[in-house]
Amino acid sequence: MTDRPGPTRRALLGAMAAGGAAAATGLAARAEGDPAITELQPWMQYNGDGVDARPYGMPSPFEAHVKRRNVEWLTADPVSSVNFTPLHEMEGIITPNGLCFERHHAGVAEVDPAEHRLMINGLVDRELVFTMADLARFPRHNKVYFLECAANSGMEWRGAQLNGCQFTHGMIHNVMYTGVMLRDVLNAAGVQDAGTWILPEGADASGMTRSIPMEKALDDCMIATHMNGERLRPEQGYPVRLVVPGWEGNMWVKWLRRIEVGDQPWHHREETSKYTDLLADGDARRFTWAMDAKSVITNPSPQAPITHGPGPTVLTGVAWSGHGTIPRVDVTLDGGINWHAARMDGPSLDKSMHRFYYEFDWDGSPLLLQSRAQDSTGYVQPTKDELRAVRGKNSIYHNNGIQTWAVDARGEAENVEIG
Ligand SMILES: Nc1nc2c(c(=O)[nH]1)N[C@H]1C(S)=C(S)[C@@H](COP(=O)(O)O)O[C@H]1N2
Ligand SMILES: [Mo]
Repeated sequence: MTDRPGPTRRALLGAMAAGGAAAATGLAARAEGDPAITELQPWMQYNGDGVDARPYGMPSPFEAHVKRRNVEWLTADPVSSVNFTPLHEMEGIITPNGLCFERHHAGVAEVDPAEHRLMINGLVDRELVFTMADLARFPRHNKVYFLECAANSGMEWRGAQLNGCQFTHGMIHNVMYTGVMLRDVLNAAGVQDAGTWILPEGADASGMTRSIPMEKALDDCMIATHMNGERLRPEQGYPVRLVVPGWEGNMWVKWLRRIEVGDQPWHHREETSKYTDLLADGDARRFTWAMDAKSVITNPSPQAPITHGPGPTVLTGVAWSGHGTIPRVDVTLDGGINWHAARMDGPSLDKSMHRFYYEFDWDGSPLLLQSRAQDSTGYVQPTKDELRAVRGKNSIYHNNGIQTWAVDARGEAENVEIG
């Protein structure tokens, strides 16, 4: 204890007295004699774990509430299901690997990389089979991208439903991928002139496949082996997944084992049935691959009420677009009567999540919070009613409408819809 650096008790008491000015602004309201200041806490009195006690570190046990959650009634079986990223517990723009939402059609494939191959076949000059070590001999690239399931916010099409941004908007994650460019791998195989589509296939029991146009494949798609500096997690497709920047998550095939080159789209289960947007007139809206600009206020929100009462309050949230960056987010506290430009903070990267803040002095009266993102193409996030006017109420996919939280005088927040 004696060699422990830190402020003396006298200095702390002095700092508390100086805190009187801050208390007047509502920023600090601790009474004198707070035992957290005046008493020795247990952890100050003995040595902690040595360096090797935690060879792969985990968050503090006090953060146990920060976790992926599912909605049990949503799907019949956890093997073909989804859970949600706890957006209200996060800061910055990067999703920690252990918190990335999961969407599996046949559970998590536990792939042994030594027994895993990536094959390129179809309309190519040379059919190729790569080991994981072979893949690492292509030039590697690092890019931060969001992945959003097309069904994110799908439960909200007909009206406010789930009480928390984790559930309304948590089918998204944003990580830095390391991998090789898909075009480098395709060029090694030699795509024939007739090769205008690719069909990536996963090694999980669902054998997931999706058709992707060659133009996108040769543009910015990656074959990723790492996320946030470590190998992909099994849940995210270890040892290799396809990265399809800005496009719906379903195309980002995990546990990637084969890419077939063809001259037309394959019409598979997912894309002809589930991953099509039904329009009001019953027509289907197909080939809607890019995710349009969207945002959500993560704090305050139903799972993250205001607990400090009136006074200085920090509102924050995230925004993203599959068409570029987010130069601007506006927020309203009164359901759209007055809009204020939020403060963008942190890296602004193409097809990546952006962080925004709005600091305000809450007077303790009820609030109607909304955020509205504008992307680098000038596109502005629509209201849910504007979306419904175009697409009707039968859609599930691609709901990028403006979210509203009603905050009451106690600071509790609820998912609502207004006009
Ligand atoms: N092989 C395979 N790839 C897959 C899936 C799958 O079930 N199997 N699910 C897809 C869907 S619908 C989505 S939204 C994303 C989810 O990626 P995540 O689990 O990393 O969040 O993976 C896609 N890739
Ligand atoms: Mo998805």
